[in-house]
Amino acid sequence: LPIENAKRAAAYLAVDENLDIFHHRIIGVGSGSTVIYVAERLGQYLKDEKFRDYVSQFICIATGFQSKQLIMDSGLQYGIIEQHPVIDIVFDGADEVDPNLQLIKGGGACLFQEKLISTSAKTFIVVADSSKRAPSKLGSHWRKGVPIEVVPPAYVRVRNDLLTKVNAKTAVLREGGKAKAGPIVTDNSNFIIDADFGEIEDPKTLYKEIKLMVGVVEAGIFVDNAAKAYFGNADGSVEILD
Ligand code: DER
Repeated sequence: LPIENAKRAAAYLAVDENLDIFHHRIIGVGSGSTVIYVAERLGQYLKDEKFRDYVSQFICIATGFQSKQLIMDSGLQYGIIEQHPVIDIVFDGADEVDPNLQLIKGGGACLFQEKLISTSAKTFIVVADSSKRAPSKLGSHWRKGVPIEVVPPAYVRVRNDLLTKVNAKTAVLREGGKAKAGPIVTDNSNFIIDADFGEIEDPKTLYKEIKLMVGVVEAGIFVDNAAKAYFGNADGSVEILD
């Protein structure tokens, strides 16, 4: 599939160009469909006798249940952030990347642990297909709103605050659809509200306002965090933003 080629191309190049096999040891692994190829690439290094002795020493930190499975399925060592509070490098996807490397994340409802890991890492590299690249402001491109993780009893209060205090156009509790009756429940046993703000003039300020709301665990706006983004195209070419 062309989109899979795009994701693979971005992920492989990002790992090849940024992973310092000889000096990195604590590796953060994100969530979603693009980061699958990051784990795949690490698995290939593990099988290569030139790198096996180093990569087999990696401790990989997950950003959720899916991420943990990726680590284990790739034969990599799994560790926990409680034991490795400083991470050397993390590779993760994104839902939208603006020209200033500001991100919307949370399409996969994993934004809390993703934020914990990405802000605990010395280097955070984004891997995505080129459809995630916003030509202008954050929110101009990704049309599914900003994912916000909330403690379940507070979801009505947070939804109202989003609509009344920070001018969200919509604020919708994310439902499980056919996968699960009722709201989706995150890896941290919380709910997700998707809030549409349209184009976001000042992501950092909006993020702070949302974070201060009672009941909000984390918001899927990542600013001053990503160091570089790799955007893959179906033909295998990759554009880099840094
Ligand atoms: O939830 C997230 O932020 C994930 O990183 C996810 O949204 C990335 O999307 P992908 O499946 O297109 O890589």
